[in-house]
Amino acid sequence: MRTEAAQRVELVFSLFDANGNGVIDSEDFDLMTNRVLEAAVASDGDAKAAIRTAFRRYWTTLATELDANGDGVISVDEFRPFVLDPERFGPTIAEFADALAALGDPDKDGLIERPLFVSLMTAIGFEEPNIHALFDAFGPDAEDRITVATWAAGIEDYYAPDMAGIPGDQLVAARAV
Ligand SMILES: [Ca+2]
Ligand SMILES: [Ca+2]
Repeated sequence: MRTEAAQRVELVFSLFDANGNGVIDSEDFDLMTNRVLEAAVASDGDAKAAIRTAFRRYWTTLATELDANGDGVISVDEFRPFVLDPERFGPTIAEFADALAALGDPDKDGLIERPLFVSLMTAIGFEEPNIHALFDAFGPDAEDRITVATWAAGIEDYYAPDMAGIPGDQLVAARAV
């Protein structure tokens, strides 16, 4: 496992702990889902249902595979190796990546404009300078758009245990503000 990969998923863990109790639990996913849906105002019902399903699967996969003692919470030490295991978590993150990227494209032209990207990623809790750096790293076109496929692939890469120097590392980088 690369250090960069561990840092990426530790950041996700801290953001997904939406109720701030230091562990990931079912309530966190309810809070996170609602925050993202509030940012996805222009998306249709199918796209909203898809992200609800994807967040729910993300949680149920963690709970089913990791919560052996049944206390309903996941620690960062449980979370880190599991979500960085493509065999065990890859299908779940692929569905999540597709559903989240689709929210960035409510008009379904395959392209995502920067303002909506920033809104969705801010809803998850990433820092705005880092979000802009990520969007820039994805190589936006002359009209400042990236493709849905680029973002979906970027989300999957974010969870790749052996990848470093990828656009997703921009989310972890410390920046002066
Ligand atoms: Ca929590
Ligand atoms: Ca679009």
